[in-house]
Amino acid sequence: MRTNTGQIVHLENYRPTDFVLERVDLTFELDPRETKVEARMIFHRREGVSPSAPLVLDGDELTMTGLLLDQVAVPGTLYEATDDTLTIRGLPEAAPFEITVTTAWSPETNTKLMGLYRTSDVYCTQCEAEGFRRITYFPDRPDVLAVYTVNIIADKASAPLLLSNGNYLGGADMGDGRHFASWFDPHPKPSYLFALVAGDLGVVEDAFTTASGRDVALNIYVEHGKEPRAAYAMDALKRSMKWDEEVFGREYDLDIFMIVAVSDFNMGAMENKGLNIFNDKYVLADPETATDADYANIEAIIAHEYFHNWTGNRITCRDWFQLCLKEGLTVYRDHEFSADMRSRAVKRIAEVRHLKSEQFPEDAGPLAHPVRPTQYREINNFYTTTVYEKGSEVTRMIATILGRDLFKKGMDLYFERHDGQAVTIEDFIACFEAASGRDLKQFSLWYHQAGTPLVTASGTYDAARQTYTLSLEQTVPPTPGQSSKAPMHIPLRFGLLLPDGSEARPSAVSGAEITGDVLHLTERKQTVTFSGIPSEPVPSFNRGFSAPVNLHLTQSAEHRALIARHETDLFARWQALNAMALDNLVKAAAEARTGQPIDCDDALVDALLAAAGDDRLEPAFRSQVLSLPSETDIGREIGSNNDPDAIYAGRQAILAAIATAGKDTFARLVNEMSLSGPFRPDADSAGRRALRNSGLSYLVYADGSPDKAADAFSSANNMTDLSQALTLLAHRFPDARETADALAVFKKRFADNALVIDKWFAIQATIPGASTLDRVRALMSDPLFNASNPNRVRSLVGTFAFANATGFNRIDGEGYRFLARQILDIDTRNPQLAARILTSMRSWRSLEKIRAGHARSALEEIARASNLSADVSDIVDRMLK
Ligand code: 0A1
Ligand code: ZN
Repeated sequence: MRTNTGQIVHLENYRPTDFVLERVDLTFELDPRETKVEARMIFHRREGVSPSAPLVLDGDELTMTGLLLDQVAVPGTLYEATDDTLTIRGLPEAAPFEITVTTAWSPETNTKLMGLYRTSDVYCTQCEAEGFRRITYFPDRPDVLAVYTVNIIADKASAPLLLSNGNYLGGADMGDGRHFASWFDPHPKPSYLFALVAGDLGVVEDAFTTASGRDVALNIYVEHGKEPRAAYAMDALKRSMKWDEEVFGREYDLDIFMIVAVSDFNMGAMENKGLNIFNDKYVLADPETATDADYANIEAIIAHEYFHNWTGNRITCRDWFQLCLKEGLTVYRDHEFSADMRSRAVKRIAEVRHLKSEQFPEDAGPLAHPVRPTQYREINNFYTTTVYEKGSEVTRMIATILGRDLFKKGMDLYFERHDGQAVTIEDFIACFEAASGRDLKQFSLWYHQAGTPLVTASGTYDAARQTYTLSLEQTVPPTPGQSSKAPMHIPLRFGLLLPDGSEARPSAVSGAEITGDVLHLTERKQTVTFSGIPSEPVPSFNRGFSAPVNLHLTQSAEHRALIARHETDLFARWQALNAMALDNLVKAAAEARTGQPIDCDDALVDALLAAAGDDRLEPAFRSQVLSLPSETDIGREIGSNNDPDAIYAGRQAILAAIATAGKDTFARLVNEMSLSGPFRPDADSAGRRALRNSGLSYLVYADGSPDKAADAFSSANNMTDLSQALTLLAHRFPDARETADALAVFKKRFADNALVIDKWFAIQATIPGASTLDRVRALMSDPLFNASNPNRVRSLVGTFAFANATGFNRIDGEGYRFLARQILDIDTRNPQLAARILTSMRSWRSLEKIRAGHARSALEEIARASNLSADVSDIVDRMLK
């Protein structure tokens, strides 16, 4: 296996290849134990390259069975095959030549799920980032674009379906129990977008006609019997195709678009040209088995992969340092799509919650890296929330700074200039500079400087002059490898609210560029004066979360309540309430830690209940208001010396106070939000379910009895309500008979549906408290658990480590020791999965010293182990540095 090589790849060392790859013809003879691949590649030497330069191809765990140059065997003196390269010398000086490599290997024993592997008797591939080199020796890098023809030969009975990228050319029976199919993809592509699927699957078929009249067949392949559960994914696909035409002017470019759902997959999904491969979790849904959150995820991920066809496939990355070029931009596009399909404000709240709970901790810990990094040891470890989500936020800021029309002009130019190319972030930015005439040099620091900027603000009002003066200061904290930072261009959308809730209209502003409601903060310190302000205003900053920053602004609960009542930006209203709650939760954690009585501010309770009970606001928004900042959010706000038990205790006390004060409101919500008629997954219905379940959970808190939750469990007629009721029972009353009964009923009912059983694992893994570790250990021996399926491992082990602050961070360190053993075990099969779950410990340095000491020991235990993969070794070394 590819163990830790310790080699670091540097952006500054990027060089184009010496040889240009023109065409690739692949023939696969599929067999679970010994698959044979013949790769015929036409190359020519790039102009100016030395005639003696050898061709160096990448490989990983391959057995080569033949090597030909223009159909003649290459003598052993002219080539050298090592673990990870094949070097061939004596090649023609200028003329094109053909290299034929044959390899043989076993898909069945490929437990890393990279390259070609088996999942539920189906052959499938995953080639991003460097999986293609596990299929054949190849220039496996994103700037090598070629046209592929693929021939697949397989047993006809067990693999009636043979798929690859592009358009179907034809196929035939071979008369020996085998058959073959040929595919041709006319669009030059890098190897990471190659895909092959073969097996026996059911299909859902539909069609789409593009704006210019191309008829596209749409096929979604799933396990037999699961076809009805792919209907929502198909609907989401058609909506995505239409939206991309209408909003970004992008049409699909092949005769067929295929999606295959598989049950063993390391990530969410993959955008292979014309043949997307999905984790089945993000395809399959019906009311009985999928929650509203599942439906929303399916919609977003189907869109994300489809949008990659232009942002990623037609225009790809020059090298893996540019990953955010396709990922940040495509996440931005899928966020905009979901905002158009659902409520924009509610979608934005969910995005910001996710960004703050996942990306902000990454940016504040030992794994912090720039959106466009300059070095890596293992590229698989850079599919991070910084590259994806912060990358999306950076794209959003370009749109905010330029405004809608110029952003669109820049995107159009990007598509026009770079179609068919492998490019860089600099190329991307240059399009917006050219389209707008605006210099984005300082703005580009967002790609290069890691760390979440901190903006501190304070205001003074001069009644005599009717001026309001804001003092703003920005600091970007030091991060690994970057000790000092330059000031950034931070676009802050803002409003100045007057005491009656209306917005002040300044007659003049000095000290900053202001465009519309955007204040451009560009200096380390900036003083901005607004004139013509009739009375002291309340500033509302970062409307819509226009910049991914931490904002420190001391504001009274009354001022926050004013924003919550009157802001015209709905997101800003939620933000004000959330900040008010966070202030209180931080205080409550401190009180819990020192054994003082925990005080819940009346202003908070009043503001939350007013918003929750306000019928003019959409239910989904009201539900977001009632969902308090998480334990992770509170820990992040406290920053250091964290005690997760105190944070938990403080939060519980605040929840209880709100529950008691709001009993009537919550009872009314539970009644009013109930839905009749058949289940519908649309955003409005989902919002009503969300608000009803928020109300129910507070009622259960106030009651102190499991009865209401047990009733809700028995009467639920969809997975959203059922899983919420089970969560309430398990988390509030882990030892009650009602909980044991409900867990048993749930398990029995869904035992044959692994994706639902994942919810059963996750609900139990997140039961607060020290004893959950024993429960998790016991669940690992449950027959429904499977240590080699990534979804099962993530649901149980991953959820425990990522989402159970009190259970995982036990004061005796057992949680960390448990995780260390799990990581070492998982690493022997699937290094990528092991490394990802290990990142759950990324904030260990912000714990109080007893826990931090245990965490360090566990990390050191991992670091000491022999035969660590490059993936885990990279993460653990950075965490200990
Ligand atoms: N490009 C995919 C994500 C992805 C990345 C790596 C994978 O295997 C290591 C698989 C999928 C996306 O952004 O959807
Ligand atoms: Zn992506």
